[in-house]
Amino acid sequence: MRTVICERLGIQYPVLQGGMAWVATAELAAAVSEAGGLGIVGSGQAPAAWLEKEIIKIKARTAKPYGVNVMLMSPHVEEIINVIINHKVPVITTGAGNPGKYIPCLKEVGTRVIPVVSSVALAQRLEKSGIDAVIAEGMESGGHVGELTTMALVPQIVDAVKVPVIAAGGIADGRQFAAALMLGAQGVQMGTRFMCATECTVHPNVKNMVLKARDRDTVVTGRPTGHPVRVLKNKLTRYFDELERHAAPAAEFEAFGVGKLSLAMAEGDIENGSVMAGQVASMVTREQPAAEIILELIKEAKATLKSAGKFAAE
Ligand code: TUI
Repeated sequence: MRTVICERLGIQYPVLQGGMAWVATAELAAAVSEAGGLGIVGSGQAPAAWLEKEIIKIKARTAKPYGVNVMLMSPHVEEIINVIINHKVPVITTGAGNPGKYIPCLKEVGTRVIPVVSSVALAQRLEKSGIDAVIAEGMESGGHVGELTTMALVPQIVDAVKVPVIAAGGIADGRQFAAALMLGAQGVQMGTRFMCATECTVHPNVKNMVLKARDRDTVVTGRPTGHPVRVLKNKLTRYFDELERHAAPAAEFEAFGVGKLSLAMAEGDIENGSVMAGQVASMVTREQPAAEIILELIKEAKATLKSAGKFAAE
């Protein structure tokens, strides 16, 4: 199960944990890294001082490589990048924008840069800026989404760039991991599955909502704002549906969305908050330690790949 991603990042398994804002804290990230994957702290829109504390916590818990996700729409992005540089964070992933201008100073301290993209064009543009790998994220994922599915996006990005591709969106078990490898990916990133890791500090109401979710329980809201997000259906999404039906101006969506992610993830208000989760939420059926999730994933993927050999026999 070793791929070029393992070599490049110094990890045992090519499994990254999504850097989910308000969800992926040092506790979860350290557990994933200790288990041989790459744990990633989600900085979201948090101030730089918060991130610095998380980095100190993770360094105290594991000597293995870890990452930080930078949400490029954050008002604190410049200070966040400075903290990352000061602490020589081993790996960063980026989301919701183009990290191009930050790459040279990050490379100078040895930080590996792995942007999340949802289109071929951005992957190609970023390859020229010297990224180390790219995460191709399909619209099955939770949170901010693009337009293409993982099945359509991953092979197109694999064909378009030379850097290793990591697949994300719609991956929660070993069959999906194996499928991603068949599409040409060198690794996977999972968010929703790790939300229900024992070490994940998200509010228990959120874990329960994910554990109870059925196949059609997520919806994409906020399309009129230009920043669509996939979330679990609740009172908040019904209100957004209403706004959309009445063709409310984008500003009204923006205004109503403020603070809704922390309301759900930290305070546990799963009716009025934004419960970002992927389409695979229904496949997450129990809380488990991060190490168990990773080992189960690898075991299932190996079994899937082994049994697939029969289709290639004469
Ligand atoms: O970033 C994510 N997922 C996220 S970020 C987030 S927090 C948030 N808060 C308020 C509004 C929106 C989000 C919750 N979930 N995934 C990575 C990702 N990035 N998927 C797609 C993209 C992306 C989209 C457009 C990357 C670049 C881009 O365009 C960049 C450009 O300038 O061309």
